[in-house]
Amino acid sequence: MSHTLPALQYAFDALEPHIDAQTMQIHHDKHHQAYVDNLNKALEGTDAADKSLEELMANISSYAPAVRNNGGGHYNHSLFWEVLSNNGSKPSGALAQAITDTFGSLEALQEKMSTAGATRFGSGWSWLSVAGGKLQVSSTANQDNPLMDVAEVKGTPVLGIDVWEHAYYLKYQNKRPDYLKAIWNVINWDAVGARYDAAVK
Ligand code: MN3
Repeated sequence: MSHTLPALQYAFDALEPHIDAQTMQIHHDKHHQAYVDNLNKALEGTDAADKSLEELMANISSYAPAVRNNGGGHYNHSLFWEVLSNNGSKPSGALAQAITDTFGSLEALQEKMSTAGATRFGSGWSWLSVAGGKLQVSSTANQDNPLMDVAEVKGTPVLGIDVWEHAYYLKYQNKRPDYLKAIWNVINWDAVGARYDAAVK
């Protein structure tokens, strides 16, 4: 089974002006494609070639660094495209209740995730994940994620924000906090809610 690049479910310019079309095109067609290609190359002819991404993540410490970096890259970006949208959605249902119960408000959660992303030195991700039925915020370096056995904070990711420079540099240059402010305009909360429901059931 070889891994494939998922098609973007919206146009490259759908997230304008918050995330520009050129960034989306390069990010999806070049960066994500490279993670997929390099993952397939790293797995070719090994007994991990038939494993799902989730299976790889759960035992990532037993694989080569190329599997960790590119498998993480493939998983993380597949999730990232899914939780972005211009549909103007807001948290609803069980997710909305859990956000209020855990963080006090949506604004408090956004602040916490933005801070986690802004203070991640170098490249990485800011995460909202579920563990033991509870929401939690964390960040990881490089292409690591909370599914990995090496993660400091483990859980099932429901929302991930890419804070690599390639995610924002064309429009925001060195101003990562501005990107982290703008991205809240284009979160697909319906998709995050569906991931939350699946993670807690
Ligand atoms: Mn990226």
